[in-house]
Amino acid sequence: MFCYQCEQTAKGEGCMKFGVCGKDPETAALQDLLNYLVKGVSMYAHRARELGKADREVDVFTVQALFTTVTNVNFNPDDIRDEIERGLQMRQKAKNLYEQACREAGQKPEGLDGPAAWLPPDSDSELLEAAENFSIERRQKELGETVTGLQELIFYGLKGSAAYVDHAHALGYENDDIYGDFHDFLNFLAENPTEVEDLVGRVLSAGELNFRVMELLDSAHTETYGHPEPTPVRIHPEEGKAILVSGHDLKDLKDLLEQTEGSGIKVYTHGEMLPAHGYPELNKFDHLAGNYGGAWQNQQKEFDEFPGPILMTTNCLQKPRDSYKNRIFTKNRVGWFGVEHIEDGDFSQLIEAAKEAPGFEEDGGDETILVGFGHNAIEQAAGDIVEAVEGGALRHFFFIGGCDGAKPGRNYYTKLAEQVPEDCAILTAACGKYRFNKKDFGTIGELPRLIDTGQCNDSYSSIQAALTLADAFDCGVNDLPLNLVVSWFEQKAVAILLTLLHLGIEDIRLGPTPPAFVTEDVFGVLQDEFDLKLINSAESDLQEMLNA
Ligand code: SF4
Ligand code: SF3
Repeated sequence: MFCYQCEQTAKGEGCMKFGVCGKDPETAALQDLLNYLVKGVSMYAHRARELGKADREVDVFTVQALFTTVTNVNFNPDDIRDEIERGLQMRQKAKNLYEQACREAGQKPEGLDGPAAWLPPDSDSELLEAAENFSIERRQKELGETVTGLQELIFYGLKGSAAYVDHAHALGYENDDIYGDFHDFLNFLAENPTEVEDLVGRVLSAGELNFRVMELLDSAHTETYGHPEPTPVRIHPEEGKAILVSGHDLKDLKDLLEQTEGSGIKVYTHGEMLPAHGYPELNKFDHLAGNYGGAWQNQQKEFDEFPGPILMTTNCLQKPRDSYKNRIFTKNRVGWFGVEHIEDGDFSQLIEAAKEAPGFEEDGGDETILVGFGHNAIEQAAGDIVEAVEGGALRHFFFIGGCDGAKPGRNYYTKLAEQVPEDCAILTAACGKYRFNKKDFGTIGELPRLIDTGQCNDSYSSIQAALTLADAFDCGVNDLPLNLVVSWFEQKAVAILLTLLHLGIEDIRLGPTPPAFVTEDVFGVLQDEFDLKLINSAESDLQEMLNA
């Protein structure tokens, strides 16, 4: 196996024997095949679209297949085999569509090869051997590390965006142009492009695509559940039966809240589900009781201690310990071999498990944290913010957020947040916030100094906030008293970073380490064009940012 798509990759170079995440070589090989096959689906779907024909089933398959291979989503080889099977059907469907479109247009269909023509061998062992032909290592040998890395940078950005498309789709929000762009990008990658300039151009367009995707998901969330409002959230449990919900899928949480209403069971958010409390249509449920635990990488200890069942709606799943393997449930694209998967929206199994589990024996403390600063809330506060800046009470903003992870160097983000001077505010999003979100940062006038804009996809809100402020101050985003310090872990963070670069945002500090798939050459280009930097020490970075 060879996989280097996430930050925790072995030795910062690549997982070659077994994934640090827990992905085994069999699953890795099957994922390589699925990644290859999905490009074949898009080769046909893209051409059919050029002739005016699209198929929604093919479109949805494409983004779901990409989401399935995101880090910490699906570790079950049987699920990936099923996905390959479905992929072969979808490729045939897209091929038929393309050929029909050609007939109607009086054109001769192109004879396509590569991912459009690949057929799996008969036996499973040959199937796994076949994956070698499509491995990243093979491409590195043929095309070099820079070109392969750029291809993968685009592909990982698409994977991250695909997750967000799938969340929007779950709420009935879709956009045909977005599907078309996914096929266009995957068709581009299927042709094995080698021109660095073209690849760099595509890197930025993938960021533009992700911006539209985050906008779509923002509409899906806010039109379905209302605009997030500043909301205090309990961080200690209450006595009683309990269910814990993790991941990013708000629809699953809403369905579960409806199905548990009146049962006496309390529902707690975990990890990236925390921002759910800010949405009026979710917060209206009294039994949405609070937030439990921290970021994803602490789950084995936290799930072990949680006295009820756990629902994992999306990434980031870690290997379940035996102590809770029989009370963790996966849904949607998530999977682990031997763990119960909920196929539809019926949570009765989970609810039964909650009734049988002990629940919390007593109430914890009353401490709360504040969430819910979506772009609407920030727009409403814009007047106060401008006044505070112009009056000298508020000197500078720091965006400190992104994906969390296990590396010890990530305490940089805690130190940085702690050292931010008292006349400065911190914007945050995603699970990186757990490094500091339970500390009391106080207020500047009426404004909290820590402004939590939401999940990783709600970086859209942080971007909108920056645009609102730039508008209010009549300047460009790069001229604002704002610095971005971003932590990355997996492909959703890659998609968001590409969006920031596409928007021309300069001087971003990235950590804890550079992605293994971005070679020094490519990082040099990003440094030259966008002044992208790696984090240094919290003290020196803070001084540099404040004195710039
Ligand atoms: Fe390694 Fe990350 Fe790939 Fe898992 S997803 S195999 S940890 S690089
Ligand atoms: Fe990233 Fe898993 Fe935390 Fe959504 S997605 S933020 S790591």
